[in-house]
Amino acid sequence: MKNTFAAIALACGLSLAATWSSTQDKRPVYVPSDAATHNGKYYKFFKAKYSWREAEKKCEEMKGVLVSIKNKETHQFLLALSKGKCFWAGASDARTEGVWLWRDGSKITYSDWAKDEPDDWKGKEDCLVIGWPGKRYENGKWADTNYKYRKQIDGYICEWK
Ligand SMILES: [Ca+2]
Ligand SMILES: [Ca+2]
Repeated sequence: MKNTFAAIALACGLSLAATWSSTQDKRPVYVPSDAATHNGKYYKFFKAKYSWREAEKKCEEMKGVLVSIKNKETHQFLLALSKGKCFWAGASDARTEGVWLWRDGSKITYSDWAKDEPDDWKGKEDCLVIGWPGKRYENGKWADTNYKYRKQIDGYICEWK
């Protein structure tokens, strides 16, 4: 990615290179300027009552991905970023029931499922949601839910490298 940018900067001439070095911000041009940084990645919470698939598509349109939560530290960071709102995260077991994969194809290793979750309720719950309303889901516990649900959803978080 860095090489790609260098090539683009070279092609665009010195003015862009000058802007680049003066800002001291190494974020790629497509990352929103108000995205938060954490461990070398960028994150932004978007408020919207989208389905999981719509949220995933929105992130991809911005050259990002629906957020992955690969450790407790990132989980805590994202809970602070979302301020207790209910948001979609980028894991699904749609391909093989019970096998949860992040958008990069890696298996879930860290998780913080709420009691009795994931339950694949009615055999139709394949998407990861954080902060679902209800006592069982307090403190950002995880739940699987139907990708179509949007009533309880406050938004989604996109991630950029
Ligand atoms: Ca499922
Ligand atoms: Ca569930």
